[in-house]
Amino acid sequence: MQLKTHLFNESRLNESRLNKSKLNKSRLKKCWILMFQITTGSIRLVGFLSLFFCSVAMASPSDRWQMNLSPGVTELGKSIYDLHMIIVWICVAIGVVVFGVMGYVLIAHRKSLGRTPATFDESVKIEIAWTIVPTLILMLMVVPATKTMIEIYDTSEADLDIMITGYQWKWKYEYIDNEGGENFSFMSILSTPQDQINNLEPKGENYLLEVDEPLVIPVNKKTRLLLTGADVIHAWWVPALAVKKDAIPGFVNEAWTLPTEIGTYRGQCAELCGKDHGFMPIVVEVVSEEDYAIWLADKKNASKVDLSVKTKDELMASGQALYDKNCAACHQVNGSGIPGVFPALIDSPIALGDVKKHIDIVVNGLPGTAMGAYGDQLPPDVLAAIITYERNAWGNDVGDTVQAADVTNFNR
Ligand code: HEC
Ligand SMILES: [Cu+2]
Repeated sequence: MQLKTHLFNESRLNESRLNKSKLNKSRLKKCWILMFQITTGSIRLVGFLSLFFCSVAMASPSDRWQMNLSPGVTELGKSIYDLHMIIVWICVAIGVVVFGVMGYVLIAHRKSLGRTPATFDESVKIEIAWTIVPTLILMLMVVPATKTMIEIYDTSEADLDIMITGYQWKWKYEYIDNEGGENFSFMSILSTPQDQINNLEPKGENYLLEVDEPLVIPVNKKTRLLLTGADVIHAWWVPALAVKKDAIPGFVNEAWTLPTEIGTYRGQCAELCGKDHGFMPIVVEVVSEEDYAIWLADKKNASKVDLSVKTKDELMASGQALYDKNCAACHQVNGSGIPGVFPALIDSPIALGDVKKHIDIVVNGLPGTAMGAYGDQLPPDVLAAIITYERNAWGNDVGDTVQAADVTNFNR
């Protein structure tokens, strides 16, 4: 009888031990599953975010699935990339240590093993350690970061200077102090056909990333960029050239690039700047030194203003294309404007009235409104054609012509 009870007790005890260890096992399993889920969850989140930022970034089709920054085609871009990688690996190491310690503590010191909580708090040693260690890590990070920052800001000893002005919604490139001493400038405007934008035509390969006149710079030369805005804040961003800089009215920001590979590099305005913010891309052609010299000579020649007197038909013919390119974003191709925002030029008292007032508005703009001062942006022969067109298109029938000389004289 005694033996029997003993046996019974023994078996009850065994059973409860068995249950307890089963319980522990299932708890441990749950714990592992949770950790696994947290880890995969974070990896997925990071993956999703990188994909998101990659698709936002200017990935060419071949590297659309690329997860990391691209070093681009400049030494500076490579320095920025290297800095990024150093910091990423420091973060990875910190992550491994912190989550490793946490995981170890959660599992090895769990209550079910009978661990009792420590009763102390405010360990001075630990407080000191976790103040000093991160400080040391930060100090370690400062060294490469400062080196790269100094490199980014060093615009000295440039071979050439280009002034970049952001306008709603186009870029002006002004070559200053170039060899031969003559400054010249041109506007760079989106060249994607309107029909592609309106889904009436299949979209081209460089949809919304193409312009009529790209910025052209020589390879292996340091180009200093001076950036400003004419109306609102824009930002000039070409990832491959490692430049992203705000173009702010009233300020001149500096940046530089030294591309080491010939090619075409594309970018966009990176500061929300109004209705057509997504329609002012940037295209940079990096060419050999010889090609650059040829281009420069051509460009200087072409930017000479043609002051010869033109017939009305000539002015109307060139005026239409120039108007569509420079003015239609606001006043619309058919001159109807957008009621309440951009005035119609059909039957406009100014387009039909005194020609001097018309020239004045176009040359000097209307300060405080979206109507810019085109005297700074377009040469007199172009303005003459546009103004003539506005006075005689869409049923406007003033009948007069405006010559380049009228605009030049007006400027004075
Ligand atoms: C960014 C938008 C924008 C662009 C581009 C633009 N304009 Fe304007 N324009 C305006 C606005 C806004 C006004 C009205 C200003 C006001 O009176 O408040 C205006 C007014 C005018 C007027 C006076 C019309 C009237 O009846 O009051 C003329 C003429 C004119 N623009 C010509 C041009 C020409 C020529 C071009 C191209 C070289 C051009 N505009 C490009 C926004 C623009
Ligand atoms: Cu912009």
